[in-house]
Amino acid sequence: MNAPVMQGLELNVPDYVKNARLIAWVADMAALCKPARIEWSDGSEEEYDRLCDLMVQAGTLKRLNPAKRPNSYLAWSDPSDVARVEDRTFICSEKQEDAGPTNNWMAPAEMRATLNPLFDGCMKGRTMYVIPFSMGPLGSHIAHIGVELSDSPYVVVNMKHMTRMGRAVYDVLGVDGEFVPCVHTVGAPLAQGQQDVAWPCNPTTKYIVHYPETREIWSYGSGYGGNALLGKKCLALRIASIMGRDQGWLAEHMLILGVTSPEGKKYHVAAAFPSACGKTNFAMLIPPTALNGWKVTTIGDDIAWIKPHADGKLYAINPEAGYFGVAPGTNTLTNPNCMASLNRDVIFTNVALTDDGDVWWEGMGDAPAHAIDWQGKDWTPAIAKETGAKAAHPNARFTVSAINNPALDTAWDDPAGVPIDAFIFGGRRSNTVPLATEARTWMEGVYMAATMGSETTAAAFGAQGVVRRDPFAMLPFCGYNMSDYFQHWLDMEHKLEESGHTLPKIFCVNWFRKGADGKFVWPGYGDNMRVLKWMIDRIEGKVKGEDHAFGISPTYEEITWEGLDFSREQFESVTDMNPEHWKAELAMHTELFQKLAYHLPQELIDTKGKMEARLTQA
Ligand code: TSX
Ligand code: MN
Repeated sequence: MNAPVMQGLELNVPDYVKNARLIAWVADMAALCKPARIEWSDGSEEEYDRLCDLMVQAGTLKRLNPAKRPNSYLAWSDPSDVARVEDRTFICSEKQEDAGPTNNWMAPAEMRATLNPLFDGCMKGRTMYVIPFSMGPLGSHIAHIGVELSDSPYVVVNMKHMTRMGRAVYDVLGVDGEFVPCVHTVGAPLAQGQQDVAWPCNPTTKYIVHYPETREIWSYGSGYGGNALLGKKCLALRIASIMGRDQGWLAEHMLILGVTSPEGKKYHVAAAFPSACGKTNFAMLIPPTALNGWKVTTIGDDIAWIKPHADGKLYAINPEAGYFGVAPGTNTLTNPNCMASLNRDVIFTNVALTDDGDVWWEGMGDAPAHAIDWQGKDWTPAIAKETGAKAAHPNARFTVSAINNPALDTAWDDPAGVPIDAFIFGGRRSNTVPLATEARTWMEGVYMAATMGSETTAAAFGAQGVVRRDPFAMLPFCGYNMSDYFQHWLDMEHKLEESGHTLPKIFCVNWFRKGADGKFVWPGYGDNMRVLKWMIDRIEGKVKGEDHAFGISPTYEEITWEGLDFSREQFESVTDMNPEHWKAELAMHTELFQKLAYHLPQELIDTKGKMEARLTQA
């Protein structure tokens, strides 16, 4: 410890913190960041309430009407700090090849030289919170511990919902346990006597930095979501994907759900979708009443850590303990379980405040006659019509604990995890990709996932309807070279087979095919249960499906249609394989493979060749 710099700053290590490496690291970081004080977060209710009160005083949070939304708060961020900053996100591996063509890279020494002056004194006038958290059930052999140092109380209270956070983590950590060090600052030091703002952040400088070799995370300048809650995308995906590569497991951008049949047989599915495909909706799906007795339960809505087990199966845990979901578009029709989850104990960010002290967002239901929008301005339906002003930011969020979810799976917190029976990969495609396709082999499944694409929806992404490739929905989240990641998935097959494991089936879905009228043909939402049921029928060997160039898709007869009016022609229009579309599709796969040429597994190129051959035969 650098004694002169530490002068006047008490480390205040609680007696229950016994990890020498942790204490030394906190001392080092305090010496660098120079906070006014240090607080070791214990994750208690008292602490949560105290920090929320503090933020209400500071104007960071507004307490919502307790009669409408008990124990809930609303935060409005700085308008410049509303989303993850992918162009400011770096993988700083020793070799650039190890970051790959899909990640921003800087040499670690160069990045450290850049960050060091930025972090020097970055917490002046602020409190440095020490936030211990477990990604995954406490003590699970699949779980990992992180400790985030942050000068944002908003981060502390969000981490309480999103992770297993607080005192119990220190017991798991013990005297010499391992943790991933995560340093976060809003990058807005306060000079003596300087008045703080409601949402401090750095308007010009942001860095989200990962060091793969030393497994460190450094985040500068943003207070928002994935930029600041470092357990989620930074640790549970980017750093964990590297750990998984090195240790033989998988860290995936997947929801995990349980499906129970009317006979009481239970299956577990892990599914990857790019953004704007309704991942949280799928994780909380309510089957149609006509599919009597089928039940879907949530284990996780965003991330899965998956490890092979001695019994020959892959077991998955949800490393998170809460949902940080997109609010706009969520309503009692699209996701009743989610709406019920939001009744109390929620932190909302960048939604609108209604005159009765509640929240509103576009797509929630009837608009209020008047509200204050996420930028603090008056909002009325008339203003919206005239100016296009949104009451809520399109990336507005809710933060809520998983325990609020009425459809929460009983095994969601089981340290052993749940055995995975199937993987699903999906994208938003108005044509080309059928409603459901089973991969005939693991290889074909990896191909489907690697070439996955989704059509852009938000104006923020430029032109609408352009297909963006998002392999495994991991494009912004893979902490190493994407082609090496494909190889890791391919290697899993042989490693698992050699050790007598049974591999889950892999499926590809597309809920978003459009008809000639430009309208969605498949009803989606709860009716996706019909597709899930077909997948389980395939696992049980009850149905055969129909073979085509891309894989095996259901026949009309194999889907249960009770309670849904869906014609053979409609079914044809969401499942047909158009040879012209597929020719163009495979040409796009070629483009992707050219971009990922370094270390791209030859088997993927061979698989494409086989598909091309089958298409020209047909
Ligand atoms: O989440 C969605 N899912 C998965 C649900 C389990 N969405 C919303 C995506 C944006 C986040 C969907 N949108 C789904 C879907 O399956 N399908 C669609 C397209 C669609 C939209 C509207 C209707 C039907 C399909 N129907 C009416 O508007 C009446
Ligand atoms: Mn996600």
